Amino acid sequence: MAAKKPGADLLPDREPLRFIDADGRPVKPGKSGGAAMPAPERLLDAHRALVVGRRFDRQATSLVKQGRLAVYPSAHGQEASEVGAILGLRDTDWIFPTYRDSVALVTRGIDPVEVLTLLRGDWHCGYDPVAHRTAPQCTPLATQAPHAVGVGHAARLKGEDTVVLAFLGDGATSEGDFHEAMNFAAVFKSPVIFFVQNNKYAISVPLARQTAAPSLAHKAVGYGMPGVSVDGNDVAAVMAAVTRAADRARKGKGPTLIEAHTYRIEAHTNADDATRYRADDEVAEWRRRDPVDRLTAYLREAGLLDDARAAAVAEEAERVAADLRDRIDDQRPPAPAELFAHVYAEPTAQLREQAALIAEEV
Ligand SMILES: Cc1ncc(C[n+]2csc(CCOP(=O)(O)OP(=O)(O)O)c2C)c(N)n1
Ligand SMILES: [Mg+2]
Repeated sequence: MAAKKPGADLLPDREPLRFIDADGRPVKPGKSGGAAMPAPERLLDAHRALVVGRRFDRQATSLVKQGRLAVYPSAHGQEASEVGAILGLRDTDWIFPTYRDSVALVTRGIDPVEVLTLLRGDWHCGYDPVAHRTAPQCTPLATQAPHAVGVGHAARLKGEDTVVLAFLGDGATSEGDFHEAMNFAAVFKSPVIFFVQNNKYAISVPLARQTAAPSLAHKAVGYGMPGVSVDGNDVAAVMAAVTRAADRARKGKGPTLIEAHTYRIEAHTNADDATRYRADDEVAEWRRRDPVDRLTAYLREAGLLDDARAAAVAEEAERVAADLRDRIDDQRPPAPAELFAHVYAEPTAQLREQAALIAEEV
């Protein structure tokens, strides 16, 4: 038998891991490599989280239009990736999210009002990061990746079995911080999952202009960690891939890069006009692969979801949205002067000057 090329076992499969197809039909995963279809109760948890997450996302988008939120980067279309990543972990594991990942935070059980505090213009992330094992949502691309590796490395040194998952976008994989974090984690076998939501765009830059790699999952092999490709609109596949990577990390076998293939249905944020750089047919094609409809169809067909349960979940989602509308304005208004308060112990001359300018303007 010919010897395999070195690193061949680290390469992603040809087809992304998938358990449920776009029409909600079960598919036999190709080489699932130990990734197992989640149990029915887990899928029902995922369904609830998807429906609540979708409703939260729509509500947040409305709040921006009403002028009650400064900005909102929508996760519409990416809910299966965000929900699957959270449900594939333990509550004691850490996550390092980006601005895109509000649905992941809601799935973690963080109060939706606190999730949106930052997006009202407050310097504080709103929630207690330690209590929720959730770092503040990060806007500078990939800067959270080395932090995630640091927390993972520390956990390993302390003999804990905590796993750390860093959320990243496709565009963020071009950043130097991504490279440094990947390299350090692989060399030191840090218990980290690099979870890349490939939503095909970095604002207006399409994936083809972002990288010449065969796929983002292929980048893993250059660092010496496995690259896993997963259908990011199939929540079952995402949960399974994350759980498998977490088990591997907990056993001391090091990091995994997961590329979740998904799509951002809305514009980058409310400040972006996506019709300027992508075609309506493309968006329509991805709407057909909707992650919420897909799991719903599967559960209905499998006899796991009846009308009563579906109605109860929909009601819960409405309650979450109504509660968010009621309470979002109760927070203290953001205080612009505080922007400068926690930068340096001794503010620089430049910062003092800027603070004075703001104070004058306010
Ligand atoms: C270091 C850095 N450079 C540039 C930006 C401006 N910026 C904000 S979002 C974004 C695109 C990121 O795309 P991607 O990583 O694919 O994430 P997505 O928004 O698609 O979830 C850019 C360039 C930034 N936030 N940080
Ligand atoms: Mg992107």
